[in-house]
Amino acid sequence: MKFYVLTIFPELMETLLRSSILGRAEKNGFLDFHVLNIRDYSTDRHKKTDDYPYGGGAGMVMTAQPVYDAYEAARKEIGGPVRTIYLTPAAKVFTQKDAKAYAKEEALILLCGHYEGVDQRVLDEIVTDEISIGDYVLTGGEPAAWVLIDAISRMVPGVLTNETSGEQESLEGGLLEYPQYTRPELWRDHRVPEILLSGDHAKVDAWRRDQAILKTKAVRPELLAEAELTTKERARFLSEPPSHDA
Ligand code: 6GU
Repeated sequence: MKFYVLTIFPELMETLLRSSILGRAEKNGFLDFHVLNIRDYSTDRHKKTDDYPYGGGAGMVMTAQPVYDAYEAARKEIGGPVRTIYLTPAAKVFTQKDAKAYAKEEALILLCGHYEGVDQRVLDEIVTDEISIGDYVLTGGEPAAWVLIDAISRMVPGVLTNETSGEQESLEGGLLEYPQYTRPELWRDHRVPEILLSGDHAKVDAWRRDQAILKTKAVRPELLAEAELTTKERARFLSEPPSHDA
């Protein structure tokens, strides 16, 4: 899968993308990163990429020209049609479902905004998807682009060495992950839950499933409405405690 990142901080993005699992996956041919420096495409004699907002107000706005020319360079390399994602806090929030869906694309273009925004006319021209990574504000789109690329990449076949670890994990089936333990069996008075040492795989699976549901109920109860629970599980974990009034 090919990622084209349009940014004014190319060195930062290169470093992030070429580290760790993503870097290995690119070396092994499963991913292909192209970082385009928006400044390189500016036709301004000072290579400017921003200007004052029409109508006044604080901050600067990224100009249309260098963004569009960087986009055109990426699009020409890709050849066919390509989804172009603009990272902005003013958008729908990215989820694991989105990560899986994007992982089926052959290529993606990601536009990292800066300053107070990007001239709306170039956004209208090139952007197919607008994505936020959560309800808080970042100084620029780069951290958000990295988050998206990381989450999407690990769903691309071949990127994770242990193929199953992309499926059996947090948020699969709409539940948070159960707790994990490793050696030693006893650490500072704390024992590993006995059931995990039993060798009874059915019991271990059932315990982990319960733990996942309890954890989700405790910290993200709103996820349970959408989670894949059996009728029995719904009765065990979701029934309201008996009411004392009425
Ligand atoms: Cl995608 N960009 C910025 N600048 N801030 C954000 C964001 C994106 N998602 C959440 N906050």
